[in-house]
Amino acid sequence: MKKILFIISSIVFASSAIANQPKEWQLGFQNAASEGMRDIVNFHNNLLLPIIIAISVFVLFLMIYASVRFRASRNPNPSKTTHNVAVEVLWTLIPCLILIVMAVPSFKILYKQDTIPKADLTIKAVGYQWYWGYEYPDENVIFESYMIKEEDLKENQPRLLAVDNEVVVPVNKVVKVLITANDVLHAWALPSFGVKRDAVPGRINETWFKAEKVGTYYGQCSELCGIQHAFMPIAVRVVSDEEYAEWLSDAKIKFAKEPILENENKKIASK
Ligand SMILES: [Cu+2]
Repeated sequence: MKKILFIISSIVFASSAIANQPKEWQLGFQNAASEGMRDIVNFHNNLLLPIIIAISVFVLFLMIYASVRFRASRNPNPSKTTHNVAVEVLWTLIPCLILIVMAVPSFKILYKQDTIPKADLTIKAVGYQWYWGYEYPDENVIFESYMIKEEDLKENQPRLLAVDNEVVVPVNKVVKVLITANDVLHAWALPSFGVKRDAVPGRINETWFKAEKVGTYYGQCSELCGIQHAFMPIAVRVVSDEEYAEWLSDAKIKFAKEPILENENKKIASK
């Protein structure tokens, strides 16, 4: 009973709860922290869900009506009708119209996700078996991000989601994410930002987000990639501009990579 009450209350109060990571007994999406995710949530809650509910209720009504009205005792001599042009046209046209009604706003959202505005900052996420590597190509910062094991978790660090090195980005800035992989398929996904892209070896996918709220956001590898697929979480910490500048200057020391000289580049290219 408690669980049912909890589920009902989480549906009713879903939008008021603050969540940037999965919650126990959660229904629905994590709270949106970017315009892209708000679009997705609105599309789902205001268009898809009403259509799905209406169709389910209608089909349920038809089934109950047919079972009661045409049961053997009430309807001993069933109709032998096999074709009805009007009904056949309707049950083809109406689903088509419903699909079109859903497709138009859905394409709009997809197009918006696909058009990357001028980026303030670019990061590159590389999937490895089984952790993520990150690069800030313009800043010469490169580091790896591993999940923290359960026994090493500190207070407030969520199990299976906390990582040793979080991606840090400034708030209200367009972040372009280049996504690739080094071994097998992975996928970089962050529900609160409405971002999910496959990480494909030998290919760079790109996406973007603009985080609107300061906080730490969690996602997970979303392409089955091997035995430790569940243990390569994604953590993005959104901070103010000043904090970002501070983090960046520290990161440049902590994660400094040797710059590749031009002739070394040529050497690598000629291999
Ligand atoms: Cu993976």
